[in-house]
Amino acid sequence: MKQSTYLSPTLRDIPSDAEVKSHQLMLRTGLIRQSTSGVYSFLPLGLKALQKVEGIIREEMNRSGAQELLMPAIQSAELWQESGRWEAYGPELMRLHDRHGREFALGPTHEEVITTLVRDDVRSYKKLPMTLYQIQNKFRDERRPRFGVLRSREFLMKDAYSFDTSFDGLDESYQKMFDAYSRIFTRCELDFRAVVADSGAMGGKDTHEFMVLSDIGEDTIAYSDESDFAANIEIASVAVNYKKSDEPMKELEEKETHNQKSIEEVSSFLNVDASKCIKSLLFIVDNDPVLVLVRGDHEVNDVKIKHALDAQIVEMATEEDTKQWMKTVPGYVGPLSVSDDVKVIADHAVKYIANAVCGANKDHTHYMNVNPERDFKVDEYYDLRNIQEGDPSPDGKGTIRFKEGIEVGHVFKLGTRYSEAMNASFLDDQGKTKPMIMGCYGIGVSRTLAAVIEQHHDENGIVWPASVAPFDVHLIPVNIKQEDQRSLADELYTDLQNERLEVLYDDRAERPGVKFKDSDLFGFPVRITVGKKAAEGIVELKLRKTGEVIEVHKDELIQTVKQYVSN
Ligand code: 9G3
Repeated sequence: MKQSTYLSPTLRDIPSDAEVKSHQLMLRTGLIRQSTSGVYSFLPLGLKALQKVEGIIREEMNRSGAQELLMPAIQSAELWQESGRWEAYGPELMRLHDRHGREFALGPTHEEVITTLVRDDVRSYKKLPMTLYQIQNKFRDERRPRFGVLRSREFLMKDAYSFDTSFDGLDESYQKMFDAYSRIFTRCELDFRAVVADSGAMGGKDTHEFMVLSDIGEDTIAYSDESDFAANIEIASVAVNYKKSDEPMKELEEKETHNQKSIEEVSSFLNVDASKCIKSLLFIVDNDPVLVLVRGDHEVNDVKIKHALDAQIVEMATEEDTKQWMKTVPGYVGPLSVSDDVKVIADHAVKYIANAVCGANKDHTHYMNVNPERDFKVDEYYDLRNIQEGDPSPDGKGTIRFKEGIEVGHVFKLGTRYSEAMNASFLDDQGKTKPMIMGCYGIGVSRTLAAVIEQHHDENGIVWPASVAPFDVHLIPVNIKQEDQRSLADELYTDLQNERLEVLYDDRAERPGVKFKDSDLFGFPVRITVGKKAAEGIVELKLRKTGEVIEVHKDELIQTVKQYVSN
């Protein structure tokens, strides 16, 4: 490809609205351009890299025995009403009307479409197991699109769906996808972890997220420093091995704590450590008030509340709700003399506190020397807090550390959630009708590309792994007007392309410094500079990753280049 006419508009300065490196670099190299908030065009250079990621995914999906198909982005409202999800999703689901006023959604995912497609055309157990996948744009109206294509409103996803006759079969399909994902992210040269995750609204039990380790990741991974335990902190369980404090119980005391609301304020005002305070937060869980207690130095985890109470919706109570149910405002709420209408649940750690401080359910007032069971009742103790760094690993091996991660993949065991809702059943070998057992498996393809750039760049630009580089070689004559250089460059351009190598030929009449800066920014694995020794047939080969420079005669060039690029 000749660079003089190639649509790869580079930017010298960092765009002010780009906060993370991958977003900055994808704009500066002309890989993407924003069309509107959270919506991007992939320019030729960006699309070539995106298609390399797609190619790796396609190879590994096909190798795992999955079949590729392509489903529509336009999905009828009826489909989503059949699965019961039309009402469940709010503003994030992009909806539209056709000319007849009928309602549709732009597909954020395809469980409904694939389940009805398989339902209508697969009847016998003999056709199962079957895994189908597509690579297609998804639409999700993110409230706050950010970080370029890392969180956009239209994005490229590979979504796969498996159909089995049994849960054992699902376990096998799931493992095949899990292994394919590990191969995909390894081939993309990503430093990733598969972490136990929360299945969220998808239901089902087993689910793993594939996380690319990165400081700008929006998810936090809790992992053990001595075992392969790793879990999204949303659901990482906390080992219950607290010890009851042995100090004798003291007399309950009421304390005036004017305008002392937060744990920090109260614990310093009363000179009591946060771990001796009880944080009491009112939640509205499926429309009922629930008072949740955790130790003052711990954080409430609302995903865990949801699982503990098997609830659909868990929300922090508003100030009005709190006043209504607790007779005071947040900050002075506590578990003593709580209305019978309010359920009280507590994290396990609360049980082991002696002589604690907590709100008195009275404005500007707290209690001291509060003791669980003596002074207040807890309906049930659960694991309700976020795991913390330094906690013992739940598997008993090592200590918990935190790392941020970018979620690039998510695999779920769905079971019969959709096959029952939409009657996707098969006739088993006894002629009995049974619901298919499903799994679903997603990879954010455009997000994976951005994650590759997050992990593979330096101060001069992108440093592409050979497997996903948009071009293998950047061919640069130092002075295109110098006949020796131009003719050798033309000759090498032909030779390299005859060997199926992808070459960007910088045929611009630009100053060398400009060309080399752009070349470092683009970051292809190999740069070939045709300069002073062109007449002798000698060129300079530079490796972007190491900066290593070697002189090569044109006769050895092809086999030398092939060592450094993906075939
Ligand atoms: C929606 C909207 C957003 C959504 C969903 C539905 C996430 C939704 C979960 C999944 C599960 C898996 C197949 C590929 C892998 C992920 N965001 N999810 O269902 F209507 Cl607006 O998409 N689907």
